[in-house]
Amino acid sequence: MNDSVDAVIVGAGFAGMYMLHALREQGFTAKVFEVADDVGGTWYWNRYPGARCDVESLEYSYSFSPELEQEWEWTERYATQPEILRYAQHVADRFDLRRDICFNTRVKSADFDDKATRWTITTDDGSTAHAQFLIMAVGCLSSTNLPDFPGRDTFTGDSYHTGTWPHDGVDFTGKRVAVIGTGSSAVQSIPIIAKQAAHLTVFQRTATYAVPAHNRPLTAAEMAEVKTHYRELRAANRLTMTGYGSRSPRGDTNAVDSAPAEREAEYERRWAAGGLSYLGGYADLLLNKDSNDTAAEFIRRQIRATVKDHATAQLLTPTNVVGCKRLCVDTGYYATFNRPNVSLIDVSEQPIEQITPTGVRVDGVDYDVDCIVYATGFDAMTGSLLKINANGPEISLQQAWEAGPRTYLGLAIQGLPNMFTISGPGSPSVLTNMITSIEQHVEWIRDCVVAMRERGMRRIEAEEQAQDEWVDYVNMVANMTLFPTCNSWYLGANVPGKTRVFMPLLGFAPYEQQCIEVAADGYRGFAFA
Ligand code: NA7
Repeated sequence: MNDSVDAVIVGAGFAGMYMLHALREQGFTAKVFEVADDVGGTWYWNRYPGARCDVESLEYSYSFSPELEQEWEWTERYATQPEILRYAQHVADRFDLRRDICFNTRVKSADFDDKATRWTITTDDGSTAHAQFLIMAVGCLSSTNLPDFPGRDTFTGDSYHTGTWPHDGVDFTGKRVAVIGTGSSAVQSIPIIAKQAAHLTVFQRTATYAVPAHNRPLTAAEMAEVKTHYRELRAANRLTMTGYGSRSPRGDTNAVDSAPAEREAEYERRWAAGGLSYLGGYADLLLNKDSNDTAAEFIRRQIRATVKDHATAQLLTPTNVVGCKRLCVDTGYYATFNRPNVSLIDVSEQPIEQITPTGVRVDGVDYDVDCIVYATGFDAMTGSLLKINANGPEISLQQAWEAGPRTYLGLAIQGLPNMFTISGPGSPSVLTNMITSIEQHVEWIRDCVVAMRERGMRRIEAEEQAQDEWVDYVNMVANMTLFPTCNSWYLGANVPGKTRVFMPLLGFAPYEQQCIEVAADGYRGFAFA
């Protein structure tokens, strides 16, 4: 592979793969570096039992190629991790992507030479590559968060993190297992681990809201119907706030203004339909605490009706704002706690004291186990970016983000010229269908570099004022909502010491419009040379 290209792309998940394809189609040369030994990104690593996407498979897929869209057959309403990984591999084969991807290679640093207007990218084997553009496609949930519990490394059994699961799988049959955490990964894996394990002990810091997936096989008729109207579905999804779910449109009235019986019927209907659209019932559910309480209380009642032991039901019942932490989509999560081989330990007030050689200690009590599953999430959105030592002419990424991430449009950072971030902080990213957001960013970046080539421009950099205004705007939007009211990973609150900044921007459709306008206005807010 040539070590001097137009663009170096970091990461071969859905973002990196499409970026490579899109640049090639415009006649640019590009090279991708990827730590794993194959494509797939998040879906390469997250192989824990029950791992699935919580956006429906017919929507969580690329739209850029109608042929790909027509030929690929999803089997279930929500695709499993193995199926999504097979899809990523199919895309890599179909578009012959692998010849420009260096696998098993981690980018360590990148240095911008302002005179040459080129990045020098250094990898962990010491080799270098040179490129005009550096495109970060490192993923939002790819840097695992493994809490530094005292004694963690003294445990003599087997430990796993859901985000870096062994490729051969793990058989928990007959084992005593601890799961730490109750976010999406835990909610998906707990029902399956419970069926295998001799005993499962779940350590919960914050109770979780989960809505049923009602997963099922897709019928041929359903698939044919979507495939016949795929263009319309994709276009309609891009007009939503989340980039998916246009088939189950968001209500435009407020929950507080609806009669209780009407509200109840709406929640029942959405609960029966299953999935994340539960929170789309009313326009104000994430804006007004009173409204949110009505949706939260409906779920709390389902939990109390499902979980037989009163004390366990109490512990499993969340008290915070529903949707403030990402809503989970489950299959039998709460009912799993009715099993005689499952126990729930509250670590909200008495945190995990220590990991001992034989298990987990909380409040002086030892829970002896054979295996510990850390379902403790990720250093989201910034973790993987900050692991790369990226240096602009005067400032490094680490310095630029000392007080939390700052970007213009979630796409560029002042001080780091010719560098783009796909689904970076300050863009809708994790609050949306990630593939919709990825496609929108890839196409924007592609069009931008094509425009630069046409105009004979070699250097692009976000302007400080535009970036400051954008950061203020992202904060203002977040502060109009209930999102900042809980300790979510959207705020970086799950990682000790991380600066609290609400990182994603709410609202896909208005954001896409802003990006279009910036480009139409001659890339307003960017300086060119
Ligand atoms: P999440 O959603 O960040 O969940 C991590 C869980 O781990 C959550 O319940 C945390 O409790 C818990 N946690 C984290 N640190 C600790 C410590 N120190 N002690 C006890 N418990 C802890 O990660 P997931 O992998 O489940 O899901 C990530 C995203 O992937 C998800 O939102 C989907 O988009 C897909 P907390 O809530 O912080 O109190």
